[in-house]
Amino acid sequence: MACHINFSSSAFTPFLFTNNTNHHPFSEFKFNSPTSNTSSSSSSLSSSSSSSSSRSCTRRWFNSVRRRNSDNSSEILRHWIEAPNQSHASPERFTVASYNILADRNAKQHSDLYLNVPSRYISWDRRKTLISNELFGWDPDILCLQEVDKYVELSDILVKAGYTGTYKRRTGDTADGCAMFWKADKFRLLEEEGIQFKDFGLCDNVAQLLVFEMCESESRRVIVGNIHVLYNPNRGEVKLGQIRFLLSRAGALSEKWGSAPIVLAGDFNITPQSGIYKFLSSSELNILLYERKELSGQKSCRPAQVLGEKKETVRPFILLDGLLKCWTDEEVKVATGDSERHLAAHSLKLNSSYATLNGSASTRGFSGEPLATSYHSKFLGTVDYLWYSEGIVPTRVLDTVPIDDLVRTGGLPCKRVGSDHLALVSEFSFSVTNNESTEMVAAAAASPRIYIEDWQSGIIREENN
Ligand code: KL2
Repeated sequence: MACHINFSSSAFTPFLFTNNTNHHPFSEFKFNSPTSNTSSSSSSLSSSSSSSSSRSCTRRWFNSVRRRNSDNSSEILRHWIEAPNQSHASPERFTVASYNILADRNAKQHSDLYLNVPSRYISWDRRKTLISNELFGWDPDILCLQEVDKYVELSDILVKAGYTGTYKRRTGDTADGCAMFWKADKFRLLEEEGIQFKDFGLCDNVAQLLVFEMCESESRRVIVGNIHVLYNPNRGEVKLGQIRFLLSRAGALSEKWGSAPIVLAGDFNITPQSGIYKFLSSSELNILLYERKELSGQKSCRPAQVLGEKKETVRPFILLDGLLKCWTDEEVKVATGDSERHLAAHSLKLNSSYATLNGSASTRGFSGEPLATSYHSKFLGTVDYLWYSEGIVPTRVLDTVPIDDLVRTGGLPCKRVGSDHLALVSEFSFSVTNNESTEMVAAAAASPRIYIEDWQSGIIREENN
């Protein structure tokens, strides 16, 4: 499955981050105090033009045993990318962030994923401060967090900053869960639904669905979902079952609240090349065209494989008959909802914010999605998304980090990023109908009110148009 990153392609022309004027027309968010020798490092990367020398550079940067220079990750720049045409966007806007913050317990339990990360970057106290500061810098109105195992500590920080929050812990022998926070002066909570997939035979994962109304305009409602899908790459049927269930509950809430638009944020544990991504974006999927264990695309994203250090293993051609045998009736039922039906379908029209708004060639893959939203010693790729339904449009997104800058860190968390994922942030506005659009144009045309002061009498009058 194509998750392969070719360093000789133009998509990976490295940026030199010493001169910010390179980055027009993007507005940008810049982390503090870049002090590194990045310009010389970048030069050595950019000087490699043939694929073989690119590969040797890649090897130099991705080496799990090499100790990193602590300044390697100083230059982590993120740019806001604006939608080019905003004529169908209402003035009411809101921002949503999705961030898998790496649970403290998971960081300790899966230490093999962070062997080349200095222990100070793994410390929860340090990561907590970094994560909070990252979030405050982007100032999202709604936060959708995954892998939260210190909810009270985060809540203490975020409530002081004006947010209200709610938490849904995973079931089973796990300590983390999903948390959502929203600005209390911007949104009123109308309804909340916590989903524990265990109740439906779909493992110990959880999701949240919240219905909001904007304080400034009560007619503007939005349903926001937050999910952390099962990690296990072999259980494609459970992943699809969880996502199908979330979509159907979100659709039901939307109907209940006057066809309110939907945002679905989270760590979906699927890649943009996967069958399940196709299910989300095209609303249906014939599961028999995929092997159950390949439905998420995760297995093609080991860093050495993605960076071209190892040849991809060529799988033998499997006849459809062979594929059919991969799915038991029970697995088909979990995946599609009916053991007799091989077509999984949903009724929402979903698009992904990042795929909608073109990013820089250094951050995006063929699908338009980020090249990577997560990086550690066993994974380099994209699993986090911000999906939206009809009724809203993304007006800007916070682009992810150029892939060679990310690779240069050697793995996350790093000096500037508090988790092994990057946060995704998108601003949305409500789509305006043609009627509303005409009214907005008319209002704008009528709006210039000109006042003239009589210099002799001092009387101010409004000039008639
Ligand atoms: O991929 V994740 O990381 O969304 O960032 O979600 C899970 C994985 C998270 C919660 O279960 O823990 C990580 N190998 C690598 N990562 C794992 C494994 C594993 N065997 N098990 C859990 N996680």
